[in-house]
Amino acid sequence: MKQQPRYLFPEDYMADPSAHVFEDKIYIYPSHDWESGKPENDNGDHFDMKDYHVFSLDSIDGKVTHHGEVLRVEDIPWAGRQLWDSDVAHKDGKYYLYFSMKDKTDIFRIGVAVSDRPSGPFTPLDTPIDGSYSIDPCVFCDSDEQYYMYFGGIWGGQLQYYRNNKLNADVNLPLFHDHSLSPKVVRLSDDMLSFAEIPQDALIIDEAGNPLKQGDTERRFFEASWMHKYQGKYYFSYSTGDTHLLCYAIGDNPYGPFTYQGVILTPVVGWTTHHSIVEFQGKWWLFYHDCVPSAGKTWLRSMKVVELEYDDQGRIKTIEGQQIDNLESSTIEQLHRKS
Ligand code: FUB
Repeated sequence: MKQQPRYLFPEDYMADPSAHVFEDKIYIYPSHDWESGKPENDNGDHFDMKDYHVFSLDSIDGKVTHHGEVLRVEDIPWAGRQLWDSDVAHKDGKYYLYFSMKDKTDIFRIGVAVSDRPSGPFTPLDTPIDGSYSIDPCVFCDSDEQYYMYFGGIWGGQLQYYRNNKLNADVNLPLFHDHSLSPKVVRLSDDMLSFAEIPQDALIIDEAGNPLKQGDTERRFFEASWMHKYQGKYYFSYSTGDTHLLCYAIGDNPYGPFTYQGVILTPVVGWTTHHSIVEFQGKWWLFYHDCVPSAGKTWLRSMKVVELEYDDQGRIKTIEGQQIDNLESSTIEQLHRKS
């Protein structure tokens, strides 16, 4: 029977869950939301996170182990503010935490912190990755042991201020009929601490081979890159941001282009939608978040997991985001844990 969505950690607010199988367990690396009191705006100032925590699971419906705080803003030498989405990769016995954070000039960069264990704690490098910018790093290890980072996000994620990997205060979002901004893809160096090449566009195209347009808000990229491989194909998934969909596109190699396929998850309660996809114990799982437990406060998100299924053509079956109206009032009451 298909597993129902499950809230993973009702004790606190965790978002943007990046899940991986390490040492036969699922490890989850979320952002840690809290009530900072910062006013809500289009730059996302209300997402003022200051630390990361790690969680693990032996089985999908088993006990969730909380490994505690593993990295704090004040421990990062180049820190400005806002620890946004992160991801972790494993190579040669080391675990690398890649994270988005604003530097001291309020520009988002991507940093690395290293640990000997998947549960952390993680020790940050003194500087962000050279040539990195914007937000939402996702690191994917291909079958040939090459590691690729996907990143980028518009609006608060600042991707609209870059062209050809250069910050340019005179540019902004493309116009309605222009090509939309692409997420970026870059191969990592052998030591996992830098980019091995210049980041490239991970182009998303329609079925006719045309790049998606900026005005195509139900399909174009906004933020929250994720990559997984299924039956030899590269599945790039992402959030459409202001239209609140999780979508996916398929390619033949890690760089793309990726042809748009459809919706993975319809809108959830809350403004953001963000996810990861992982295979574990013979099934596929979608980790994501919503704001049902905080009664819709968009800066206080709770992480969840639900089974993800493919049809026999390899298409992902769309999952309905749970709407607050569909919940029993007793369930909502139970979930109002902090108020
Ligand atoms: O958690 C802060 C930001 O919200 C993430 O980096 C975005 O993807 C969105 O989920």
